[in-house]
Amino acid sequence: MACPVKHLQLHLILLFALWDVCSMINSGMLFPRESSSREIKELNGLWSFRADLSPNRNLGFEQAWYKRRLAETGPVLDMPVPASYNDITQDPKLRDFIGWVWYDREVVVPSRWVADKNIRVVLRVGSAHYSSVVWVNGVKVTEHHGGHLPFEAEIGGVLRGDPTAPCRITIAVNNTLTLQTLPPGNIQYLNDPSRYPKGYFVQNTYFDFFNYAGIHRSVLLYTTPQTYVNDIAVVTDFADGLGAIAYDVAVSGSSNASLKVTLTDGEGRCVAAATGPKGVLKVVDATLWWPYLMHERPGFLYNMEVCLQVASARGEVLEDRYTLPVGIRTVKVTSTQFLINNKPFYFHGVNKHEDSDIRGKGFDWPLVVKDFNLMKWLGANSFRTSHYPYDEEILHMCDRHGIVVIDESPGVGIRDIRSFGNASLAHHLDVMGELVTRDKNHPSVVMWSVANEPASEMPPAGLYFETVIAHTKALDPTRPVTYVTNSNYARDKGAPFVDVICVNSYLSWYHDPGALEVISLQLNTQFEEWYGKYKKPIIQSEYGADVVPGLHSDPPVMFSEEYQVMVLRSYHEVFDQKRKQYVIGELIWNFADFMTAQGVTRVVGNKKGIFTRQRQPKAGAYTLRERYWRIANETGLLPPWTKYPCSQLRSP
Ligand code: GCB
Repeated sequence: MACPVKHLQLHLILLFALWDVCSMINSGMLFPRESSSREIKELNGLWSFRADLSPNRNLGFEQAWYKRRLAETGPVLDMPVPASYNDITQDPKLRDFIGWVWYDREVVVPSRWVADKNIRVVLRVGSAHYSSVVWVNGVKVTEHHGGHLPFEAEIGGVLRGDPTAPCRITIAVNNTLTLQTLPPGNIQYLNDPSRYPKGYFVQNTYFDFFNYAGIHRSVLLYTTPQTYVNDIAVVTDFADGLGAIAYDVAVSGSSNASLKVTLTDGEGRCVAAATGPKGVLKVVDATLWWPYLMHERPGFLYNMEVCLQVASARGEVLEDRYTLPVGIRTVKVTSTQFLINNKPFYFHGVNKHEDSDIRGKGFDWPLVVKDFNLMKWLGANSFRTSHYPYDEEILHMCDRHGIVVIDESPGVGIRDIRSFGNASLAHHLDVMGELVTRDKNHPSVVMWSVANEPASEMPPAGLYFETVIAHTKALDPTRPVTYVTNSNYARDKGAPFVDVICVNSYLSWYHDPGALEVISLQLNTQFEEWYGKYKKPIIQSEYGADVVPGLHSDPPVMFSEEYQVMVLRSYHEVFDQKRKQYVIGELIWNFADFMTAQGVTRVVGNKKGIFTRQRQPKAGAYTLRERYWRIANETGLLPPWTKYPCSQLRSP
């Protein structure tokens, strides 16, 4: 018999030889964490704010608003960070604003951070939608394009330039979308003077959520030493009770640093150690990371502490320490199954949005924790980050609670032929790079989704998605890659390149509205056609129906609570047959109602939530809850206290 240790090591070493992570990553995006060598200062709270309402939206740049306090260049509003600015005031012009908005605030930086030249001071913005330019004391420190991923700049040099000056941070954010941004959009000028005022324009988008804008996630200052751990990548495996964590650490600032890596378990006991920038930690009797409801102890994490030491010019030993939570688990896909730790995993979950009253897409801890409690109440074991990457804090919650994630890029609404050109492709590849760089170490993330409902039947879509998917696999050969399609199975150009077919359909809603009786036949056909052609496992990645909460009708009619329940039940009957074969998951559209642009099919937003926007259950939530717990009881290994007595569940 082959020795499991050698076998594992070989496997991981081969994988890492293929995947030289740190050479592919220019700059790491390690989540900021405090340690004995790193400090954090949060800059959330009230910032000064002004929208540039000038006709070309460029006055702020022409008048260099970044050179002085914003309040000195004109009137300002109080604006909370993080939050979308759109729903904060009573002004419809701000709700629907397109163009540059300006934020600024002054920060007291500990004098030690400025005086000690061994300290790097980094300014980090968790995300700002869409394009941002950042200045410190009037000096431009960075710019970034893309609304859902973090960006940062080292600002120690600027601060040391004038240590007596206060640290004024100015951030200009522009929510204008073009055919080359992700998501794409375009500005249309309406020039008929008999119908529109002079200079009138609208922004057309091809996605179904409100284009909320502003600084959506935390802004932080954090420190590291000048020689520091820039990035860490881990890949895990196990065999016969032995866990293995192959790691790769990228160091910046010196080529002479020494590294020690220590792995501790939940009780703080050291279970493995290694030295050097690359290596394999072997864990005897490893506790694996399991999804919620699949195991008695879901979401188990080890702590991997990287300790870097380097000698300074004066001979002192300088240190950097960073601790990464690590879950040991594997992910594999066969032609009919999705395997986590070699066991079949069935996605019974939801699609979400970052969306709530007043805050829009602004990060909000009470909302995040409430949503996790609701997902667990529902018996959901997974969600897709439709239709963009979510705050990394949410992924940490998923890691700890064992909620499985399909991590989606902001490639939503790629529907115009001009969005398949070289500039769009180059940007898409960059965004996948940023996404994988940020999220590669999360055990909860089991698959990348590169896009949602692109025009995948258009001729250029084949080469475009072949390139994006190949690039994503090169960045991370350990996870399957998909995109989410609603095109016809025979004309879909990207399906040959995905590992899992994710298909959206709204039977008896957008097609055959009101005709519940067609669902069973049409859904069967849908599955048989996709599987017949591609022989790949399938996730029903969206299905659902709008409900105006409190609207009742029997027999059911569209928009009533009863109709949503009937749509769900009709889909579920087919899922129950097909999940014995090749259907590996079902994700309801949507977890909660969410805001959209105004339009004749949207009554103050999309109402397909099984919860309202205020997170109260509709009848469909109970239907789903009964089902998800039943599936979990059939397939998982649950501790007795989680075995939900289905008889107690209320049915509508
Ligand atoms: C879809 C989209 C999603 C929409 C949903 C709907 O296919 O992926 O963004 O919100 O349909 O409700 O129309």
